[in-house]
Amino acid sequence: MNETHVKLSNFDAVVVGAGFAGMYMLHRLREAGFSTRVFESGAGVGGVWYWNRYPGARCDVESIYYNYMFSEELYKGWTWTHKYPDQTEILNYLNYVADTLDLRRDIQFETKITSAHYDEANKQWNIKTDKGNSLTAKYFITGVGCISASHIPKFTGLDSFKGEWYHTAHWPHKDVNFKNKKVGIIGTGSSGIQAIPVIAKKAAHLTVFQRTPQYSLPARNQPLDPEYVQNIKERFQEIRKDARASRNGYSLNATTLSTQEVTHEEREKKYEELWQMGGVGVVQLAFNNILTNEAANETCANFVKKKIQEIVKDPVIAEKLSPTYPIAAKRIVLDTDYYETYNRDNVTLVDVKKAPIIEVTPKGLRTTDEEYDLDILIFATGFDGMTGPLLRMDIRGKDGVSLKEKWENGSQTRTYLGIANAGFPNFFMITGPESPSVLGNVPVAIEQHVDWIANCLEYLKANRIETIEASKEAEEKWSRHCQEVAQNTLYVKTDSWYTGANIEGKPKRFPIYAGGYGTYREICDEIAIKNYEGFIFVGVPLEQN
Ligand code: NA7
Repeated sequence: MNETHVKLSNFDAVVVGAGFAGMYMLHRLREAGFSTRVFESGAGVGGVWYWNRYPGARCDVESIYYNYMFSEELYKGWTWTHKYPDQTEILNYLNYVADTLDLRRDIQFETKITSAHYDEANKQWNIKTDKGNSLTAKYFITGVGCISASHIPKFTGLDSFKGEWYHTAHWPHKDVNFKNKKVGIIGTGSSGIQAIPVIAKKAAHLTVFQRTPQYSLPARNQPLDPEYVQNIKERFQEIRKDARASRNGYSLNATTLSTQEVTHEEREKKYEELWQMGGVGVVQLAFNNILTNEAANETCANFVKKKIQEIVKDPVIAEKLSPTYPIAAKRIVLDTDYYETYNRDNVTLVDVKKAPIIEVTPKGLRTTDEEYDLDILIFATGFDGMTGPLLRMDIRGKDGVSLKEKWENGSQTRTYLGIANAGFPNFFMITGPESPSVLGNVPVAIEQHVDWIANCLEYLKANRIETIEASKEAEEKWSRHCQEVAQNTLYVKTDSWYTGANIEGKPKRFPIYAGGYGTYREICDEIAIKNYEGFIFVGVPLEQN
């Protein structure tokens, strides 16, 4: 054993991450009487909302749904100010939760878990941190998020750059001064699209390096009317019930109408109404076959492309901004004045699919066409999604086999329900790969996972079961089912971080359950009712009984 690793203690559970997932997991475990320690790399709670402080950072789910819903009191004790909450407000909310539940005393901040190895002889996890802590736990639980492992493409020359550079997901905890600066931003996903309009208003010049255009819908964000908020609070029980049963974790009325059942004019009218309303309605509320039928999808995509052409004055730029893949096959983006920003004189759009970036230079960025002078370079280049945050830790199960080896570096990612792994006893993932997680309102998915895991641990305790592990058969069946469900969607036909296509060398696979939150919840509940069907138990030895 490394001499510098000081033995800290033994816990019933060690949890990684103090975002939405880790915080609620800690609360549930404490309530159930399990000794628990949470490790968090940030200096405060919040997870992705602690780190993603870039200008314009905002949630794409309405604030009234983007909450914990396990406690009516907690829900009613917080009042959101805007329809779509910004990063500061969400971080304040999570600090309110940490205060109310007195969570911080069991969280060790500024500490990363580096390894977790299962010790078969002692049926425990041996865990190490980057701060030299060495500890053991019966249960190892990850709440590391699905899009938390940030990604910077391997451009040569970054070290030589004389200006400032930042990744949106590791934004400094101070204001970055854009005044009189030439700014470049690489990436037009959600982070880029939110940051671009804000930075354009402050910088001398903004150059946007776009590889793939995104479909973005107007958020039409606005302050919330206090009377409306009061009414929502009074309807808490109903809102929670609907959110939990829904496909995406919001309490929205899903339509049963398909695009084929209406005329072209009726379709356009519906899209227009929802466009004016703002939010994800155009793709999620108009018709029920946008994500499963290519012709239906095209009607929606064409509507949005027409809007881009109407908003952006220069037709050449409008064309460059118009996507060619199915709409919503990548997570849809909500914006405030994104397309309008390209009408500004101080904004340039560079197509780096046509003229790829070759290198970062001391003065800026060079594409195959030209060199761009920059004072500040921003990477809005996204994340190694789903598997990335887990594979950055050295997690090893039985026989010393690592998660990386088991998943063959992503080509064979397979789990049972996105919660458990064959070969990894007493290891639980909150919203792991092959859970529905990112295909909706993530806090609702997190809460369901945490409740399921906590209930499972209570069951194990009550029944004197020492270890639980997914069976290989159950895992293979679930994984196959995930792939089958995904084949009926357009997600698998488009390159995105969902499929891992954004990471050089990462095998392409869609490791997400696309059957909807409500259906997934029913499946998980059914498995629990059947005494955790698909799991293998090892009981407490007789001599300890
Ligand atoms: P995304 O959505 O993965 O966007 C990353 C962007 O960076 C995207 O436009 C990429 O283009 C671009 N990118 C990545 N690598 C390169 C290289 N090498 N050259 C040029 N451009 C590149 O990440 P976000 O942070 O915006 O959003 C992630 C999620 O957070 C989002 O879905 C919401 O759920 C919240 P590409 O499309 O790969 O061609």
